[in-house]
Amino acid sequence: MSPIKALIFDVDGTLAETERDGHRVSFNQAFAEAGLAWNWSVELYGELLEVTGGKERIQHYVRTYHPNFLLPHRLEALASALHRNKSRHYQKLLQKGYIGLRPGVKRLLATALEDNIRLAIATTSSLGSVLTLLETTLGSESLAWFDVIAAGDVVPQKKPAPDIYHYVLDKMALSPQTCLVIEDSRQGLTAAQRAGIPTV
Ligand code: XBP
Ligand code: MG
Repeated sequence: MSPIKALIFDVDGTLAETERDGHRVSFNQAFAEAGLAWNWSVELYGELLEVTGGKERIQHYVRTYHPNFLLPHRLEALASALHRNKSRHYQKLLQKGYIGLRPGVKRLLATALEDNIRLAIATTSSLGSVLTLLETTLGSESLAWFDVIAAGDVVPQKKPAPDIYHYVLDKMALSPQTCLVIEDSRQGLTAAQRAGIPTV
């Protein structure tokens, strides 16, 4: 029997390549809809990914590239409004089937379940976006495959803080050494390692 009791998956870049042709495009749609002449190129978006979380990423972008755009206390509200629209665009794009899972992901999930290995998700993305990705790629029944789907603002600090991994461990009542995390980014790896979980 496997000594691993649970696999904990990151989402963006791990379950699916969602960033360049998914999230980035949706941020740009929300900006255009709001009448803002902001456009995140692939290159700029690559840099902006350093900041995890869509709302946090928008705030960082405005502070860095348009520091005089509006008073700092209005920034949080603007970022939230833009992000709400961005998420709507992103979920529509998923529903059109534009983004699939990375090769092998479905098989890995199915094999783990067959072997009685529990599954969880620990992501910086918003819950609605994660659920839509699962529904559009694996079907709504797949939501029940995961013991915990921990997303977005469920914890105060996003990755590279370990909070989201602590949250998952707590909910699953498992110790770090009995789990394995699958991540794609430096921030994600740092978060999982800070929580003491072995990480691929
Ligand atoms: C990826 C992120 C997210 C997405 C955008 O996190 O940092 O912010 O870029 O999603 P992970 P939202 O790889 O941990 O899943 O706009 O919903 O935040
Ligand atoms: Mg990722």
